[in-house]
Amino acid sequence: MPPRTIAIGDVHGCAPALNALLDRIRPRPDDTIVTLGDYVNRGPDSRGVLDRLIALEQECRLVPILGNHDHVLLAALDGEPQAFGDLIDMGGKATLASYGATQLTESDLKRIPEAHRNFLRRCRDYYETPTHLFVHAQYNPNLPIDEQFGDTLRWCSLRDRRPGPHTSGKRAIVGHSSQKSGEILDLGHIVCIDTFCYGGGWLTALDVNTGEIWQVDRLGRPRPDDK
Ligand SMILES: [Mn+2]
Repeated sequence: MPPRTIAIGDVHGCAPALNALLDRIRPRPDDTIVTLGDYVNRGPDSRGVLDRLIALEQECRLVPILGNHDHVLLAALDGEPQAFGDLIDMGGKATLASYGATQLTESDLKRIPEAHRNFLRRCRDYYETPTHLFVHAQYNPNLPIDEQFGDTLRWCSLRDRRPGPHTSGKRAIVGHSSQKSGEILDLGHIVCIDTFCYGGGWLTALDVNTGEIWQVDRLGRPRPDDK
């Protein structure tokens, strides 16, 4: 079977969903899996999500992209001013609790192991193939992908701005702008697969070459009409 390129949307601490989705995808060593970021916050088990992603690196070619939530966690770990407050505002209490924290203070960041910090530091700003771009949030259509601003790549919502086709002509696969309907947003030149898993939608995986889709809910149950 030819190697696959599969994108996975925003996990947000939903470890049972990620585990179940990967069980169904059954990654092969020559597959490339691009996780689109926002591994942590909001859902209950960010620690379990990072553990599973680190294990996944041994099962296939994993290309993890850094989401804005992951970026803020890294900033807090690096002691940047206000980052801890931002983290808490973004659902970071659930992240700290997954590491056993009960007081939920800044010193609880020490509970996060080096292996998890290093994983977050390995995450990329973007990934590209001859046909596709992969970013967490979106892009400036007129700038080459390696000249994009971090704020655009990680923060800019499709609710505020929908960019035209990228100058490269490649189709963009993105997360970040949660689709509360649970349905993939397909604009042709840009496809958003953040289908709101933590909030009651689905965790979505998309084979970008064949169009095959896998979806599970936050507890890992497959979508009923999903084969
Ligand atoms: Mn995001």
